[in-house]
Amino acid sequence: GRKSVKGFLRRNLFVLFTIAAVALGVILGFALRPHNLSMREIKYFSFPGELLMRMLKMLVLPLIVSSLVTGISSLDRKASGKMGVRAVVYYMVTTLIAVFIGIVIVMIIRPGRGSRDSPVVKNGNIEPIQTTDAFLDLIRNMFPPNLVEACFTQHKTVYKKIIHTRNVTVTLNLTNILNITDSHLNENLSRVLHTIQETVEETVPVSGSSAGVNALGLVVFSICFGLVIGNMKDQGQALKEFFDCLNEAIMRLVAIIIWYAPVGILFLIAGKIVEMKNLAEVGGQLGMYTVSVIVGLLIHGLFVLPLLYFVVTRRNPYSFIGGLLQALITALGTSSSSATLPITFRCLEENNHVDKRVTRFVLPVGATINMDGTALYEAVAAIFIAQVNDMDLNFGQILTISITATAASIGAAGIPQAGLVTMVIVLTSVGLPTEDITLIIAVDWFLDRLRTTTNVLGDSLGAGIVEYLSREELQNQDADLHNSVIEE
Ligand code: DAS
Repeated sequence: GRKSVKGFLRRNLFVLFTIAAVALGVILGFALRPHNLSMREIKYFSFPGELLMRMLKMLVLPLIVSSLVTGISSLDRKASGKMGVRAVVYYMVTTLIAVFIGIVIVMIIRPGRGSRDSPVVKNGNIEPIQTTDAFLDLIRNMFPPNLVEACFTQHKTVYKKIIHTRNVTVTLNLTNILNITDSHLNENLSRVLHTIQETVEETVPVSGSSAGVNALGLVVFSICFGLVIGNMKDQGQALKEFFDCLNEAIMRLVAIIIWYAPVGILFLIAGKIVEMKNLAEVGGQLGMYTVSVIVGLLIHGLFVLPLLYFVVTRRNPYSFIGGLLQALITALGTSSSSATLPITFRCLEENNHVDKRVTRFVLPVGATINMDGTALYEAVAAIFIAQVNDMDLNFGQILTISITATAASIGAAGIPQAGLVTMVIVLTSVGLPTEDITLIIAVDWFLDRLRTTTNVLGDSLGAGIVEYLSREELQNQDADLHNSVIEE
């Protein structure tokens, strides 16, 4: 009756706000498109969205450290060991299932078949691809700016940027990406370089795919630190309380930011829609590729993961997912699972009542290494590029793609378009031309949002599954705690 409706509304007020914000963002975006705003105007317009990203990003690093140190040090060695194994097994199993789904889908739909009538090459010469921010992300995620400038060698007709990073040599044939024609050669190039310099300066200190390494390093450090403090018994008590308090303080900040999230998401979505290339240019192949990724993500996110959750916990997965909507929509808006992490914590602890000792342990690790959406996407994109190059992949190469797509998803950081960057590893592993990344850049800003949402969904259901499998340890620990209090 009325009471339950009121209860539902109160509980889901944020979600309703945020869904309204997404809808409004889409409408606003399409309403503004005919005005052809300049890059600068778009930057100003989407500032409120950028503000949300920066607020969330500021919280991510202290949140990862404080939640891991608190989570690990509050678990006894046995419990944390078992919980860790369960989490890693879940991550590996779900990521490999995601890759398998991606490969099956892209082999069935075969989006890359037929002649190379992709939007990049039409009637012999190269059509202009506006240097979208995806390209700048690709560069800023990959290389320090001075290396980029050093490597830009300006030839009359062809730009080649030979850059060595992470032992992978990337040869980007920039005519495909920048398509700088002689007339406005310098103006374009200097603009691109200037923008790269600008964007790199403003990104978070741990920017780019190197963030994968940094974030992973931070997680490993925090786990070790938590284990050590956990073993220090009374000596470590003060530190334990410090990190516990720090974690609590950060979650209080999240509670404030969450009110602003719908506004930020509105402008993030609107800004992206204003700036995207007109969809008409997205050729048949690219359209079918986009459909392949979306179908794969939906199968994995809406069926496979919920089914796995149900099989293990015997609980209704969709009511669990209902409690996550705020986090899933934030992932859709920010296309960054790390930035969404504070809200993922809040949804799991407040709405789904998952034990904090579990969320603090599995969420930071999951957000960094468990990216089912990204793994699926890397496999689909690599095989799509093989199809576009009329290259038949043998079983060994498909296996290689499965392994490198999984590794690439582990290495990718939880920041926008990290998956596009680590794609280089997958393509190089089977000898595919890395410059063909340009074929999929045009739709990457959209697919990034969907795969990030799948990543967050996988992490969250994982927390629910690990909590269920660890319920004995958690109850024993509560009992011990209870008894020790009585003894005192
Ligand atoms: N955007 C990344 C994330 O935050 C995923 C990706 O780029 O593939 O999870």
